[in-house]
Amino acid sequence: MKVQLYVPPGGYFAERWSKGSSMPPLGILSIAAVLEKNGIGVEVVPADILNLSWRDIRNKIRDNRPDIVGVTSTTENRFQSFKLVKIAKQACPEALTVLGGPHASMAAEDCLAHLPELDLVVKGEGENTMLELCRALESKPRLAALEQTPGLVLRKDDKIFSTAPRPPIKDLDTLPFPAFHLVPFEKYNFTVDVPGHGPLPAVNIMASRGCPFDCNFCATPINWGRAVRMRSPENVVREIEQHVKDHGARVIFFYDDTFNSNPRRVEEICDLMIARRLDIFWRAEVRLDLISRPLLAKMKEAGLFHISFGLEAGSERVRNEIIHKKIDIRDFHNLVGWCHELGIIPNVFFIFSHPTETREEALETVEIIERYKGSIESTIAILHVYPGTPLENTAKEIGVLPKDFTWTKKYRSKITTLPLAQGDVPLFLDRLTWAQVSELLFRWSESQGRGSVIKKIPKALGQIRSWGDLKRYLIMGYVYLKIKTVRGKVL
Ligand code: B12
Ligand code: SF4
Repeated sequence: MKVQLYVPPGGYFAERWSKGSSMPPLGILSIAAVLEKNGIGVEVVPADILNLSWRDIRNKIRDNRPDIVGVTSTTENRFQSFKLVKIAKQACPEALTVLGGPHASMAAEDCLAHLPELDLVVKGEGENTMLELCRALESKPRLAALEQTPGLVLRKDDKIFSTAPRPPIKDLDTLPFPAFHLVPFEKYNFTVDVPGHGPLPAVNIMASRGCPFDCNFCATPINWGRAVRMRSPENVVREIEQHVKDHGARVIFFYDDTFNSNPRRVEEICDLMIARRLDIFWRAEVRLDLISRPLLAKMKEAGLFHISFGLEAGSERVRNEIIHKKIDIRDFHNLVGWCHELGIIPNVFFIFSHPTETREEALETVEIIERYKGSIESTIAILHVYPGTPLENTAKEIGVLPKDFTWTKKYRSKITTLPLAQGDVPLFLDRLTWAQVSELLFRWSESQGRGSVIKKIPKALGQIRSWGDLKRYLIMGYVYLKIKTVRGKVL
C-alpha cells in the first residue's frame, strides 16, 4: 500500500501571510504518523514548500503510481486542491483520490457532486479513517469494506452515500506526534517575531481539538465538535521538548481554537513548562472571558508573549444575539489591561458586516480599535461565509448566496469576493453597502498606521476579474479620496 498525502501548490497561505515563513501541515502529518506507525508506506508531499509545479505533480503521480492520493483542503485553497485531484486521476486512474480537511469535511457532498475525478471524502478527523480506509482497500469486495468504514462520503450507484459517522478520537494522547520527519522542516523557515529577540525558530502544536462555543460564522464546533478533547499536559510538554531538541524551537505557536477552554489544564501545562525550564516563548488563541489575572501571570512566567482573542464586534447586540459570542465587554477591557501590565501583546480579532449589523453598530467596533490604537494588535476581516456554518444557511436564506450555489465554481457576478485575497470565499454583505465597508476598512487601516492604500493599487488592478470587481475598486477609490479630501490631507 502506497499513500501520498498532498498540500497543493500555494499551500494554505493568503498573500498577506507569505513572508517566506510557513508552517508544517499538522493535519496530514498526524495522519502520516498513524499510517507509518501501522506499517503503511506514506509520503507527505507539501507541493507549496517543495515548489512543485502542476507538471511536476503529474509526473510524480504517474511515475510513483500510489494506491491513494490524499489531498488536504481548506475553503481558501479548495480550487488548488480540486485541481490536484483532477491531475492525480488523469496521471494514475487506478489511484483512489481522497479529499480531506475543513473544506471537504464541511462540503463533502458538494465536492463529490461536482468533481467526477474525486473518489471519496474523509469527513472530520482523518487519522483512524485513513488507516481503516487503507485496510478496506486490501479487503475484498472493496466497496463493501469501504461502506463499513465510518467517516467516509463516496459514490454508490451514482448516488452520494455517507458511511456511519466517525466517532471523535477520545484520547488524543493515543496519537503519535505529527510526523515532522516526513517534510523538509528547514524549508518552512517558520519563524515568529518576539519583541526584543527578533524572528525566532518556531513550531506549531495542537494541544486540544474542539470548541464548546457556537459562533455563527465558525466551522470549528461542527468540524471538531463542541466537546473539547484535550491532550494531557505531560503529552503536550513532551512534544515541545522534542521540538526543542529536534528543531531548535524557541517559539511554540499553539493552534488550538480555544487554548484555555479548561483554565485548570492551562495552569498545569504552565507549571510543567516552568518546572522543566523549557526556556521557550509561546503564543495561543484564547477565549477572553476564561482568563483570570493570576492565570495570565502564570502563562507569562511560562513564556507567553502574545495572546489572540476574538471580540468580533463592538456592538453588544451583534456580538451576543447575532454571533452568539456571549462576551461581556468588561472582560475584554480587563484582559487588555492585564496584558499591558504584564507585557503580553494582545491581538484582537474583529469582523465587519455581521448579519443585520448597521453602520452605527460597525462604528462601535471602530471606536474600540481607535481607543486602543497603538496598544493592541487588531486583525480585521469582512465577514466571510464558510461551508457548513450557521452563517451559510443565513446567507442562502436571504440570498447572499444564490440558490444554485456550489463551492466548486468560481462565481464572477452573483457573489462578492475580495480578489486580492486567496480563495474566492464569499463575503457576507446585507445591511452595509460596499462604500460603508470601504470606509470602515480605511478607518481601521489608518488606526493601524498602515502604508498608503495607493501603494496597493497596481496589484489590485492586476487582480480584477469582473465588472463587479472593477466597480468595487472604483467605489473604494472614491471613498478613500473622500476621506482624504474631507480631512484636508494631500494624497
Ligand atoms: C493553523 C491555522 C491557520 C494557519 C495555517 C493554515 C493551516 N491549515 O495550517 C494560517 C494562519 C495561515 C491560517 C489562516 C487562515 N485560516 Co486557519 N486555521 C488554522 C487552525 C487554527 C489550525 C489548523 C491545524 O493545524 N489544525 C490541526 C490539524 C490536526 O487539523 P486539520 O488540518 O483540520 O486536519 C485534520 C482533518 O481536517 C483531516 N484532514 C486534513 N487534511 C486531510 C487530508 C486528507 C487526505 C484526509 C484524509 C484528511 C485530512 O485530518 C486531520 C487530522 O485529523 C484551524 C482551526 C482548526 N481547529 O483546525 C483554522 C482554520 C483551518 N482556518 C480557517 C480560516 C477561515 C482561516 C482564514 C480565512 C482566517 C482569516 N479570516 O483570514 C485564513 C485563510 C488562510 C488561507 N489562505 O487558507 C478555518 C477554515 C474553514 C474552512 N472551511 O476552510 C479553520 C477551520 C478555523 C475555523 N474555526 O473556521 N489558518
Ligand atoms: S470561540 Fe472561536 S473557535 Fe469557538 S466557535 Fe467561536 S470563533 Fe469558533
